[in-house]
Amino acid sequence: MERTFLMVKPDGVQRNLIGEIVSRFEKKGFQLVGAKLMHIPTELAEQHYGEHKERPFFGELVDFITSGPVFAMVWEGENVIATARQMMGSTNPKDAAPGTIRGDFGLTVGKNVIHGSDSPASAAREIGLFFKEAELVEYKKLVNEWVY
Ligand code: 3AN
Repeated sequence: MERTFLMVKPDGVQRNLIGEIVSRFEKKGFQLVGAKLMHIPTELAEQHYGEHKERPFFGELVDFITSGPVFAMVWEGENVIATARQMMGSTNPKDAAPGTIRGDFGLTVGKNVIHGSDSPASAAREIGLFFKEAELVEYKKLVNEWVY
């Protein structure tokens, strides 16, 4: 069973999209194991986006992600890392297919509504940056054996 780190960015929070986004992953069948609304401190933003340090938009990226609260989440399920990326759509919303989160709600690459880990290594790194082990909840869904 895989885990991934997903985050509704400040534009998504301001536009009241937390519920819509959580709902999509719940309905898909994934399980929420951790979540919090938070302001990202600058140091954490710089660590999180460390791989983009040399890119021209790094400053802009850090300014934006620290500009307002984000909704940070950990989701669990089979192939959740790659499937969540598919559900998010392409990085640039102009290329994102309708039906994806960025295709339905995003307009520009800077403000593209959601972040999601792109590999098992980045998922482990990002979950560790944003959550303490004790903030992640292990539980079994009691509904029936067909849902996680
Ligand atoms: P993704 O979030 O789809 O993994 P990355 O890792 O290539 O995309 O980029 C990280 C973040 O940097 C993106 N979510 C996007 O908001 C921002 N970004 C990427 N390219 C640009 C750009 N040309 N100008 C401004 N921001 C950008």
